[in-house]
Amino acid sequence: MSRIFADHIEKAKNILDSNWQGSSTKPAPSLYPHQWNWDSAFIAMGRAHYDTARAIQEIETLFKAQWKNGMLPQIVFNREALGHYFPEPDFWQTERSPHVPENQLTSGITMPPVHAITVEKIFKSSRKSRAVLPFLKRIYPRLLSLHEYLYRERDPENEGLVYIRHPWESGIDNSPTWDEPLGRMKIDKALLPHYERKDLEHGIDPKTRPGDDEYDRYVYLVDLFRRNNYEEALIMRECPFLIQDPLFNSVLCRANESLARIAELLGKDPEIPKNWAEKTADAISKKLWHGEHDIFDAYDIVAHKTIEVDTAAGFLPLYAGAATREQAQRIYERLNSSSFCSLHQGNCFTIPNYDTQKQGFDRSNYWRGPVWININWMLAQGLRRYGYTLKADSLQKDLLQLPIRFGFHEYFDSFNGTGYGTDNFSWTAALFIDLVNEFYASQKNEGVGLAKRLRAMISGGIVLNDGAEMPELPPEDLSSELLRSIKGLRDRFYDTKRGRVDYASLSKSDEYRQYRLLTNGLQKYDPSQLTGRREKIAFWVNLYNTIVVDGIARLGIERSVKEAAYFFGRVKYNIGGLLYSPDDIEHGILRANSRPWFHLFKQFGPSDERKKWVVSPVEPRTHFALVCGSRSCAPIEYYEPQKIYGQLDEAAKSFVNSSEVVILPEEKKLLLSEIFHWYEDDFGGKPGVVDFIFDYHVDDKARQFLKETAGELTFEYIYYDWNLNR
Ligand code: 9WN
Repeated sequence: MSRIFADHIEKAKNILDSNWQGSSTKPAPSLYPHQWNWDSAFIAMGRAHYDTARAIQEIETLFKAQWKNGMLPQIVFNREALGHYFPEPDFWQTERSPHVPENQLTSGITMPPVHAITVEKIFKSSRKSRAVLPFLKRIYPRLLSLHEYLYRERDPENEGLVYIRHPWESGIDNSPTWDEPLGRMKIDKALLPHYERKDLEHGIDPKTRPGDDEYDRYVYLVDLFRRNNYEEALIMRECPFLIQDPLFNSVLCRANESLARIAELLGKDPEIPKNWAEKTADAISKKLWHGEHDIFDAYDIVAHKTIEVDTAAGFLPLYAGAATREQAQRIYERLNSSSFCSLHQGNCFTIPNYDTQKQGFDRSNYWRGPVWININWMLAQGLRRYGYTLKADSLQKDLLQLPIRFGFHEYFDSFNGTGYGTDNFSWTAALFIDLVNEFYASQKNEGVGLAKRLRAMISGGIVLNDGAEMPELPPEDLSSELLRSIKGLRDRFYDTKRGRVDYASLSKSDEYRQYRLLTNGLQKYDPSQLTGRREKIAFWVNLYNTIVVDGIARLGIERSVKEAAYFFGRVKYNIGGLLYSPDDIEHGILRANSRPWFHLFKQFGPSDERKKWVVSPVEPRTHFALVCGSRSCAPIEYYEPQKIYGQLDEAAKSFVNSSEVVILPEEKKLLLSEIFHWYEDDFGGKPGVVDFIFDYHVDDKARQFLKETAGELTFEYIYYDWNLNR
């Protein structure tokens, strides 16, 4: 594991330890001194990776305070810490309800039910999962009763969509979505119970917190609940704020999937949670979809209308698998645009909570614009679920760099990353631990042993174009036909948006058969026909990219090119009687016969005939054009000889402005893709790397920083993701 990640995991664990209160973790040192509902679920996701016992304790402590009707309260108060938060038990007066649990102090509302997802994670992450089964047995009925409560009490029309009745229940308290319903509430200050906010006593800039008008309304609603003794039927009749929220319902839907799997693990019937999941997914997709905005919006039950305010909550049906393919594609276009933050935009971090181009967008105010780690953590999984791998990877890398660069804050500026709200925020720490662990776990077990690799190295490899059937065309037309065919494959089977190749359909297609026939023609091809530097670069880059795809398809590689021993040296094309592997093309030809990373010798020996085709001087931009079948490498493009310099510029610019290049000004450090490590010499050493990044960076501030500190910078390298771009 990279040192910077290991160090920050230690920091994150220390934060969780210092926020530990004996049987649960508070969200932050002073601002939130009690146990919070969904915070604990996220906190336990992180702890699940290294301390199963505490992860379990966190969840069990919370569920001890579950109400008798199944409701899981938003806050479980810590008696020792009373007096520093508002509202506390004296204000909630939940003892008016017959449903409150004995010996527990809680609030009278709930929050998004993430917990079944956490419980499943605790089980899966534990090294001794059998030992977790008794916990699963104890917690399953409680999870079930929480979901039952939601469907029974909060879904009066039996639609599969549950309502929230307080902005705090949404977890995204002052989201612009609530402005309209809250704005309708006319508050008579004289009738409002007296209260004092405590949240502004912690040295946090009030501009980054909800306003007093919002607090008045929060208080009005609490007063309404307690007047009605927390009886749902009565509250429902009177409450001006009843909303079907896409975030809450997506979390519930996704949690039902986990609950069904937990049932199966315990040998119980998963039917009930499965049906809930289906019903809710269907209702989200039909009722909450806003076809003109390409996003899901909340529905206001009181006003009988959709609230046409588009926040990141509207993307979360991806997390639940509730969006149709078409809806997902439209959502993707929306979130991957400058409205939120597009790939390679360079001046933004992941997905802010609100559309940056809307009038009320506020980059530093709580849920009205900043980036929140938990929302993006769910979103990254949602994007991955629908195959938007590149975007999901970029979100994950941004999520990792925000705490490293700006601290473990509560929320972050969506443009410059500044941390806002409280520091040492527990879920930021916990989800950081989860992200790093999940990343490294996805990399495990892919490599093959050394012996197998050595055998593969001396075995001579697999020639992919050794067929006897030759294409019927004059030899001088072969390279252009081949390029045309490569372009055809790219247009049909490479999904550049998702950064994926549809290997299964490609292998069976006529286009691929035709391409393979053309590659047979390469046996008689004479590369001296390639004239001019552009033509040569385009030919070899395109050929490299297709031999990789061809090799993956032919060897039936499932997950990572690392499954096949010595893949880049083993698959080969016969070109004019000589054999060329991707390594030969890359290190021998395009890198002007250089030494590959970790090898002792140059790619071609002194008398190797293939040296004739070397492209010199090295064009470093080709590193961003060579596709290696992995998620960390270049998106597949087709390079045209006439346009290749412009295309290489684009490729370099995309890469330099993506999360493969992270500038840490505070530490005078560059966190870079391994590409800049392995091929440092091609860029002219470390100073050349800095110059290169300077040339292609779109952010003036970053350029200025690079200019001023070039000589003092240190380098560290981010992991390289070898998973297939499938
Ligand atoms: C009210 C604890 C909680 C989070 C919420 C976040 C904030 C509370 C507050 O802090 O809300 O529940 O006092 O502002 O909005 O998501 O669970 O971290």
